Amino acid sequence: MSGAESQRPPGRRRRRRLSIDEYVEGIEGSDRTVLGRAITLVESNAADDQKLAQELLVRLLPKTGKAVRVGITGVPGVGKSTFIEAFGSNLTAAGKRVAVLAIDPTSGVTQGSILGDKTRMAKLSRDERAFIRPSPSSGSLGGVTRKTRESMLVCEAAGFDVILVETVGVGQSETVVADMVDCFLVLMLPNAGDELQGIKRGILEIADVLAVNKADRDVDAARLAKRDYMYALRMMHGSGMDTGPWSVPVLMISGLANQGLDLLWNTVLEHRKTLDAAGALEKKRRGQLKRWMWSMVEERVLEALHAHPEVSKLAPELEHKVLEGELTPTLGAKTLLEAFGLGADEVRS
Ligand SMILES: Nc1nc2c(ncn2[C@@H]2O[C@H](COP(=O)(O)OP(=O)(O)OP(=O)(O)O)[C@@H](O)[C@H]2O)c(=O)[nH]1
Ligand SMILES: [Mg+2]
Repeated sequence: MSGAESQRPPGRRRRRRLSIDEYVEGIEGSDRTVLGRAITLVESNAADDQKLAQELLVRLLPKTGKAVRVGITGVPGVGKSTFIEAFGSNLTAAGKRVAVLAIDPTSGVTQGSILGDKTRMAKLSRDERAFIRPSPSSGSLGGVTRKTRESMLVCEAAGFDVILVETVGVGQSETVVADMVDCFLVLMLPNAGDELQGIKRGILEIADVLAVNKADRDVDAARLAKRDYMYALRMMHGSGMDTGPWSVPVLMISGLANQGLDLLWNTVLEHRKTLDAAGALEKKRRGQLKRWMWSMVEERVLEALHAHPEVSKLAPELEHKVLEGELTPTLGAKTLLEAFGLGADEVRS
């Protein structure tokens, strides 16, 4: 029994496994049921499912890469869900097909709250041209990331024109989302004074577009916030950071009142055009693929290190000795690495 099947509540009929050809055919024919099942397959942790999923992805790869990939982040309550509902509906009304994915490493605990609020996306979730998939419900950030990236590929093969990847920004999740999209959008609240201090350090560095949301409520506050963020960006760029051919704009929008969203979409396209003209889009995506591969290798190596029986046997005593000043950290590290099978030369100074 595969992991995907075993997660099904008892009493529900077990579905017949699809063959690779059936998956490919269904996805290329935009069959939503098959698309959903393909993503379930990609999300499964069972070894046989993963093997099948990788075979499927290899088949789909030539059909991927054509969508506009947009990441969206912002603090809880900034209006992400409301924004996606309006922004996504505008796009589908213009004939585009839109997939919404999410990364929420806490969703195992909170039951996928990030997209659990389908009521805020009532229109989009009933939209024929839209596909909304909540965050995978378990696993390390690395695991969740792989699942979302691979789901993105499946959606692209199914012909979606725009992929929106949402994250509330727990831990490293916004860095991870920024590194899987073409354009990273950060939603801000109008009360910038407090907000500038509350936002995570580094968020301005990974943003491609900033948008002050809820501008319908208080235009003056939004204008003030816009000015503050533009100033903060200028300071950052003035400090010599390499910003490439694109300079990050600050827009004022309202997801609720559907204001400024057309301009925002045009800005996303403009960003794309600017990167493309400089050859930077291709470079960005290639860099992402390379980092993605290595991050999986590194995560696995770290897991293996911590799971190594000899390492875990020695670790508590070595930690104790280091903490008590009986052993230097370097000698402790050397012993652990040797236990893991790495020779003494591997401890670099
Ligand atoms: N005035 C105004 N209110 C908004 C706007 N967008 C969202 N809201 C309100 O702000 C609240 C939070 O909106 P959500 O869309 O749920 O915010 P979120 O970022 O998805 O929140 P989390 O899912 O908790 O991270 C709701 O009460 C919305 O109605 C807006 O553009 N203007
Ligand atoms: Mg939300």
